[in-house]
Amino acid sequence: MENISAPRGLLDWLERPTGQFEFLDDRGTWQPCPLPDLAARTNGNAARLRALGLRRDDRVVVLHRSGPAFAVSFFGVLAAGGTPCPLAPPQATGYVERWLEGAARVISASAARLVVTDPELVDLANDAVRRSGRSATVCEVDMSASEDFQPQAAAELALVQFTSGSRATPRGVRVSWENLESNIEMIYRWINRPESLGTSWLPLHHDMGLVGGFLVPLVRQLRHGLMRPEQFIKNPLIWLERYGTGIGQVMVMPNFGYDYVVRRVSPDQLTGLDFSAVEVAVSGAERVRRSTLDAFYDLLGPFGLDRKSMQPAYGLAEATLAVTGVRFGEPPLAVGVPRGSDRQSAEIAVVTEAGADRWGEEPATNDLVWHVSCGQPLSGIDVTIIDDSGQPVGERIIGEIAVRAPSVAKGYTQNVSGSSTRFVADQLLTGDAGFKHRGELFVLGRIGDSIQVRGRNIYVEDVESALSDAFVRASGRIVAIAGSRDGVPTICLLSDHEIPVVDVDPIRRRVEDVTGGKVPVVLLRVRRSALEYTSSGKPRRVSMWNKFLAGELAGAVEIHDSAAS
Ligand code: 1ZZ
Repeated sequence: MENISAPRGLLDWLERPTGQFEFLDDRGTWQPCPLPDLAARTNGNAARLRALGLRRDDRVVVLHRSGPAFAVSFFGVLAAGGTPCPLAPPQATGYVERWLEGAARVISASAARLVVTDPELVDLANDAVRRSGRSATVCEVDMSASEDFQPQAAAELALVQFTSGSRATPRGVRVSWENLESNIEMIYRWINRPESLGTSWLPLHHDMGLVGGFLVPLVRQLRHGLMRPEQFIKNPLIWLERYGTGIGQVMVMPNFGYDYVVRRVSPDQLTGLDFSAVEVAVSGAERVRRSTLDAFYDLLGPFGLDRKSMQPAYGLAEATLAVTGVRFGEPPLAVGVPRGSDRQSAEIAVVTEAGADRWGEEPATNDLVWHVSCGQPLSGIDVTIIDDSGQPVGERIIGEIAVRAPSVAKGYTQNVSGSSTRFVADQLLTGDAGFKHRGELFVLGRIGDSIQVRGRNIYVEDVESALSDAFVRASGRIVAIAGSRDGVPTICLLSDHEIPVVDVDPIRRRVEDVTGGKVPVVLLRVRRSALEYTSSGKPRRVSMWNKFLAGELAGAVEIHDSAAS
């Protein structure tokens, strides 16, 4: 019998491929792809890459829409002795200029020798290479190649993971084989060694989609389906139906994905589906909101979803992927903290706490802020909360989240100045604020996106949480950004939809509840294109704040400015 706890090397599946992946094609049909077939094509492409001049340690930009070609190129590069650098494909026409700029930066920061891509992306890839000023060769993946190939001596790095954070410049995270293999193993154990992962629609160039939604199931040879983000956005029911028909034990997506399912799917569309096989629903990559977990459970609970399956998690590309997660089979803990008690360096008061299995109605009060736990460090990871001088602080004291782990990456590919995430000795200082309570981690947000008012940090995520249920239209968004305007800490809300005049005062009051009323609030109606997101869907707040200050936000119409009125 197979020893299920033995760690697997990244390339082992190529030698003994047994499982099956499925890919959703353009017509909406699931196409089975047995791993022996995927392995043969991967070997064929590895041989081709060597013939094209790939040498050990060369970096190769991997540019594909989700599908078997991504797997073939990613592992083809690894088997050929190179290091893959996944690059986000262009999303929609109209944003091609922006994509070309970003792609050129990635090609140059990765110092790539080759770019391997889909036939339909070759021209764009060539444009991006020209702009990068490098002499990288663009080549098409060959899905018919299937020669035998012996893996070559491995590159020093298993992956260069690009992450853009809230600023515009992408940073390449240097991920070693040990980093990747150890984090895959930790995640696999944390999700309790499922037989089948599920279906992922997450982008494959982002750490959560790449490691969680692709490498864990492939390296572990679990049955798994992949669909593209736009296919999920168009019809989230396709994703949901897989789980409802018993395929997959693990869901994984950010809070906004769970929100999206709740807004787009109605209970009558779920008739006949049964979600009792779902063991874990991971929520990570952004603030996990209690109201979202409740709404998701309200939708799927009557169809068999176990509330204990909701497992928030925290992580970042600089730590390969996962850092903490709520333990398997345990409900996440939510704590209610009085508004304004979250002062820097003072113990915050936890006035009420509840597990998801028994937390009941959210009290109708604006005096409490609810925080949902992101669980405990995965095995082998050490998480400390530190103060400004780098000293560890006690429970319930807010500070910066610091991580030590075999999965903490080897630094960035280029010198990055001003990054709020730093590698210092063997520690990763994440640039995220949080606190611990009962040994569990609560994540507040990026320190660099918050403002300080009278010794208190105000996190824009709190402002967004306070607004989104009541004032965001089904397809619209309100993004909160904050910073200093003329020396005064200010919050600016960017809305991509009409805000009726009657809503302006209630919105201002909600923000004042969060800030204590001491912070000027500006409300702007902007064009949707002015809302900037990273390719993994995170708001680029610093970049938008700089444009706000410079008066450069596209189509901005001022609705309200409490400093002016
Ligand atoms: P990235 C089987 N952030 O987002 C699948 N988590 O990386 C297992 N903020 O570098 C999957 N609350 O893009 C396990 N819970 O951004 C997945 O994002 C575990 O500001 C989650 O610094 C992995 C997320 C990976 C990711 C990192 C930044 C962080 C932080 C924010 C991540 C968060 C969260 C609030 C959370």
